Amino acid sequence: MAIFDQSSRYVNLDLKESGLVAGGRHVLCAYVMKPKLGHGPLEIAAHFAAESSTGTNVEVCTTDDFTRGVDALVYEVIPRGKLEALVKIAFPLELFDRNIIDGKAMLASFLTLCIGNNQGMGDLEYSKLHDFYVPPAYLALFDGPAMNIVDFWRVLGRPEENGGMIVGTIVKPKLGLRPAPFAEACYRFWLGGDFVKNDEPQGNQVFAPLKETIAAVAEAMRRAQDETGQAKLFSANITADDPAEIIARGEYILKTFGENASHVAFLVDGYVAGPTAVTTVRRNFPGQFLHFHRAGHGAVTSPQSKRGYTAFVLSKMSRLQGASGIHTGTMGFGKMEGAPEDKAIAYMLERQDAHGPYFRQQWHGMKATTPMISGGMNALRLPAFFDNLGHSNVCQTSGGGAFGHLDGPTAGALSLHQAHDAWRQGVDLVEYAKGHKELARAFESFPGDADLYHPGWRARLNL
Ligand code: CAP
Ligand code: MG
Repeated sequence: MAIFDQSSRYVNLDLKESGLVAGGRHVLCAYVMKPKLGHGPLEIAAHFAAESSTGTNVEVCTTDDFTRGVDALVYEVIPRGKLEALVKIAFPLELFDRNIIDGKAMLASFLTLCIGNNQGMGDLEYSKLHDFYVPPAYLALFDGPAMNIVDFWRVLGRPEENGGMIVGTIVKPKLGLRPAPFAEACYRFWLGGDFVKNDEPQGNQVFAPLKETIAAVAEAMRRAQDETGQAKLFSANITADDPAEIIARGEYILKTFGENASHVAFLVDGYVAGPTAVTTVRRNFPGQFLHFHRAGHGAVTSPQSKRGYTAFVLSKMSRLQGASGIHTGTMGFGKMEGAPEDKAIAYMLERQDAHGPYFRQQWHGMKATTPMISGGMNALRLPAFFDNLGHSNVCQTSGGGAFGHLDGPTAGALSLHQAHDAWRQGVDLVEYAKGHKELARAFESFPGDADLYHPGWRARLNL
């Protein structure tokens, strides 16, 4: 079907990005798109901008001059190969919905406009959002994080700057533990480590009712703290469809942890439950670390997926929403899809001034979101991971890497601490393992990884 060419209204290639940034009145979005056969990139980009802002597929008689003043405008179209184009669009701030309760911005509106109906257009093969820029006036309308890794360091009694890796785990098996064995698994890890999190589907299953499980975990934390003399952290999954359920879970958990309430983070499955769930947690529990788990995100963020948005975009959005920490993947050093270049995701979360693939973003004092590093990690993979990232100020969770250690989760946790210490001291991991038995046993526990990352380890450890 021939489409109505709207390029005279929705395209202005004379607009300069530097001018749009300096003006501060537009959100800028960079998409990679492929028109269907028979359609040109400019015509499609114009239709895309129209459908994402003030237009539709035909001219409507109700449009007036004000309307035309808030059109989204295509300002760059750069061919990528024969079939794709990089398209940059400027969205006037006026387009974005604001709360009636406090005038603040909502991420749902950003998503609805910038990655909404435009995902289903019939004249497009696909389009994917790769980066976006938020001007200061719009940035200031987002909640941003209330807490982050600094609050964990404070609870743990570490320096509040460069306090290093939080040694964490995910209770495994993913499902199927009853309350007592679940709490026991937490306790055993805490004897060596800092942080335990619910796996993302764990909640209020009939075989492990939340109230009973949480009471047992709170008790396990007290015991572990008494025995080690160290503070411990727990990230409790309070994801639910209904905000009232999220709040009920959160309140019950804080009450049950009592004097240790400040040692509790709240985990929310922020991709599947969406911005409403994230904001419910951010606004109702500003005194807790908000742990954004992203299960399901691969459906749209995977490089295999030509639609949706990238993991970089997901992460950047999470900082706006106020995630204290979000999973950033393991950057090619764990089991999930990822690459060393994904460290740019971590930098966008942590820094005040960072470069994305297409835009430079300044955060104007908004707190950092902490990278949560997870997925197939263990002590042996940490040094290469930190070398690539350039620092170790992350919250790291090893599920299999702790519960799969031959000597159990306490030894697994200690091996993770030791690997971190070795890296910080600049000591080769095999060398460090000679004086640290839990680390040495990690080599025997994960021999495939040992061969891959530390060839020659057997001979050097006399095994
Ligand atoms: C890891 C994990 C995490 C993934 C999520 C899992 O377990 O608990 O949910 O890391 O991926 O269920 O697979 P293991 P990402 O430590 O046993 O691998 O962090 O990339 O969002
Ligand atoms: Mg998990």
